[in-house]
Amino acid sequence: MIRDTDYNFIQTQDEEVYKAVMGEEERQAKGLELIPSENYVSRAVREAVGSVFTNKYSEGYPFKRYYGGQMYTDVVETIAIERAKKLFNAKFVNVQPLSGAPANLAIYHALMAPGDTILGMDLSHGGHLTHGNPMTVPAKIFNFVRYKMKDPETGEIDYDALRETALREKPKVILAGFSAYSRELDYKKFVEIAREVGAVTVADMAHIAGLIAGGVARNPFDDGFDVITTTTHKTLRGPRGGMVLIRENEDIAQRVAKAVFPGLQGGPHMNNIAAKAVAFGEALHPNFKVYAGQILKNAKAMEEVFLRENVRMIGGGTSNHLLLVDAFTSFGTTGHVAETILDEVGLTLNKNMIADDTRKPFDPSGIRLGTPAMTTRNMKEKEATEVAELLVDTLRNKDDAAKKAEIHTRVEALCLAHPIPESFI
Ligand code: DSN
Repeated sequence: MIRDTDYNFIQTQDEEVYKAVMGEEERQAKGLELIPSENYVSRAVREAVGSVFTNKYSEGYPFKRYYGGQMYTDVVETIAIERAKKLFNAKFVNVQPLSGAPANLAIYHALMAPGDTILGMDLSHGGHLTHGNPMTVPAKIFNFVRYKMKDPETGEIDYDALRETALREKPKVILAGFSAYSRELDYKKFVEIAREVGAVTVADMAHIAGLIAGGVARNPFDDGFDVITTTTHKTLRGPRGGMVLIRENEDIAQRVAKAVFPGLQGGPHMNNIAAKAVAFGEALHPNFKVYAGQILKNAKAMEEVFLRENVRMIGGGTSNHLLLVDAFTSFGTTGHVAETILDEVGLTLNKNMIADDTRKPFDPSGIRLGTPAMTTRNMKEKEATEVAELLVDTLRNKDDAAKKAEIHTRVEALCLAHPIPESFI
């Protein structure tokens, strides 16, 4: 609910920005967010983001800064670090990366020299842009070699091919992780292969950090991974930001610290670090485990509808919070068109490449959706089922304006019945 005082100063001072903020407030309240990398944060997290910490420069690390006046920045950064250590069972944590891409760049910079080789998941098989897409800066500096799924129908990674590639390429780093993959990875296999070739193991857990923190997905550290990189704003439900966690190796931790600052960044964004501390406090609360479990149940409820309706899912279904649907095969529409039509009825998701997609990234064959945000709105399996049915109905009736108007009304009713909560504890 928007309170009278929430945007008073923007309203008085800047009508144009005020209108955009109010528009976004309404869009988020009345529409359903299905982008699997998005979520709704608590008021407490938003207060920290908007706090006076935004005014402060704090180059360096707690109790070793290059500027004065750090008595309170040291407090919040230390709280964020200690809470993250507890959440993920890490010995060292760096909470300063500005987001996921800078966190990944920091770890590449910390663990490799220019030209060194790293194995990462192919983008169309679920990997992330920063895992070696040729357009990115890291790909111009380091030698990224891809691995893929063995079979897009089951989602299983081709671990034999991964091992052969590792033996041949002798990578410095083996990177596990994804932004559009709906199954659990076999971390033990990654670690075995990495140990055979002397590589460091890094898991980019941005998408599933909240599932790990909530105890419903495996923690790669439990299987011996050396490093985890993550964002803090997806399933973890914190402010926009990044983080690097190191299981136990102090030398890696020191190299990461230098890579983040002064290697890549200047002053950390202390307001976001304060908000990370608040969000990690929320994730340590018992309610968060319930939330994380419900994310999975809701994704399974959607999977059930898609299976029943013969909708093709990459990986054959889901074991986490997301589903990747082949819109082209299932509904005869491209990902871009499906995204646009669904937006019109208040269902927001994103177009996405599917395995070995023959279409282009701006108009690929797939759509990607997930349940973290709807679960924050206290939607359960019943609502997830209804949303999946509405999605199928929309795409099967894409030229029927009356039908789409009726679906839009139902989506709005669902959203109004499940307002975005202000607090989770
Ligand atoms: N943009 C994020 C996602 O949607 O997965 C990753 O950077």
